[in-house]
Amino acid sequence: MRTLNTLLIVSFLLGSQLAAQQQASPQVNATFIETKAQRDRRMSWWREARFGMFIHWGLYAVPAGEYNGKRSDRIGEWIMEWANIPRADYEKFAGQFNPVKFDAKEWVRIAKDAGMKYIVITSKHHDGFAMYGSKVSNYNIVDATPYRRDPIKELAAEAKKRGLKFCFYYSILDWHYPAAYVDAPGKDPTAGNRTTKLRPGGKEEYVKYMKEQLRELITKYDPAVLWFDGEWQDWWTEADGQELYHYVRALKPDIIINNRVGRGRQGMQGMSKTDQEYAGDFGTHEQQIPANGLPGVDWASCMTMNTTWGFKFYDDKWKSSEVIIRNLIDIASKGGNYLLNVGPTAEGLIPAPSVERLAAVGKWMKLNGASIYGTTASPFSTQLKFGRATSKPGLVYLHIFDWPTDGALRVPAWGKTVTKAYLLTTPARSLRFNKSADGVTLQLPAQSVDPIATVVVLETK
Ligand code: H79
Repeated sequence: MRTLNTLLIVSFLLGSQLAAQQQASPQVNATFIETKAQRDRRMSWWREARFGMFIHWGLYAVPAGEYNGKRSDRIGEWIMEWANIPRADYEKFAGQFNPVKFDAKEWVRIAKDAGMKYIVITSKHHDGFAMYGSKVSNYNIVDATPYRRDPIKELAAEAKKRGLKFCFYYSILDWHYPAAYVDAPGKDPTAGNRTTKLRPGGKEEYVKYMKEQLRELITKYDPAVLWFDGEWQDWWTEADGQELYHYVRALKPDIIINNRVGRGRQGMQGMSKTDQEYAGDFGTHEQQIPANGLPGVDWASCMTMNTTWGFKFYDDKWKSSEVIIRNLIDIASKGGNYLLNVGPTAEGLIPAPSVERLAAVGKWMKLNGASIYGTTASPFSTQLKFGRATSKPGLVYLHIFDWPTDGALRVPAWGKTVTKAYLLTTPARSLRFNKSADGVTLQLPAQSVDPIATVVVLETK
């Protein structure tokens, strides 16, 4: 801790010199002095996890996608923006937010049974409302709602007890902060908007406010990740992001921070731009999966199960369990993590369609988790026709989506020799295979074992 803090101070002083030195080694985050080995150690649990639960929970669960009889195709947590709700009116949702059915044990059970290894919950979304007991502002769940309790405290404790990493989402965009206002045609100046402006002197004041909240979050709940968002404001610069990154790492040196702390991300395709070094430890794809693998880069895709992050009572456009499981496999085969969202209700319940789908994922993961956890991207140079692949030292996992009609699975060569092949669920029964110049052909059973994805293990040398 002491050495790290000393290093931190040195890093401020030597900033530019270090950036130049570290460009040669992309594994080293330019904004923090750290060797590749130190970074690998810090990132190791996150790289192994591959699968986490995103939770969008806030005051927006009260209107649940409807305001003054108006509904929208837009995302639920943005209702203050798309329904043009003035701050003073939006605040009234706090008086109706009473999640008496919230049960930390149940939420953590749902995540754990799905095979998820971490939870990222909204501590504060764009609406500015703190879902934890904050001393910095009264606009929080303990002081402003009839619930008068801090659900985050229970959730953090329960997650840790059950071996899940507990993490926070935190929005830099804040529609409630007094110095922030909207300057857009047809918009109430205190409503939500894609961008806000800050009154003169407001930025310094707001950065101080964010830092105080982040200090609370880190010292009270000890999160493993800070997942920033809403950073695309004109008033937020990459230098601000770097400064905030340093601040958070100084409070907890082994914390992991996404690239939305600064201005690095390339839109919804969330990898960091490459014209310079940007703050942040991993890229953040939103509602999309990259077409090709990104081996050796840390990234995650966050996705919803229906079309909203925050609860909307009428959104019934649910993805099937098959799509969700195959997304998890697809992402792992490209070397990323899948951060899958749930949007609990204002009563504190995770919607039943989400719970059902997570149970299906868990059923698949219980049998096939070895092909996901701790794996790295597919070793093949092209995408497999029949499905996807992941790898571990000496092993390749083939995820078969489309079962070959003749039972013969053609696997292209990738420079390793296959010594043994078997279905992951029946390791004692070897599969026959023939080697040829362009790969191996495996003889599979006539029928698929799991129509969503059957996993074949290849042992290699
Ligand atoms: O919290 C959820 C959403 O509320 C939030 N991110 C997820 C995790 C979010 N989703 N959509 N948006 C925020 C809208 C932002 C869209 C854009 Fe942009 C901002 C489009 C243009 C500016 C993103 C940032 C793409 C380019 C810059």
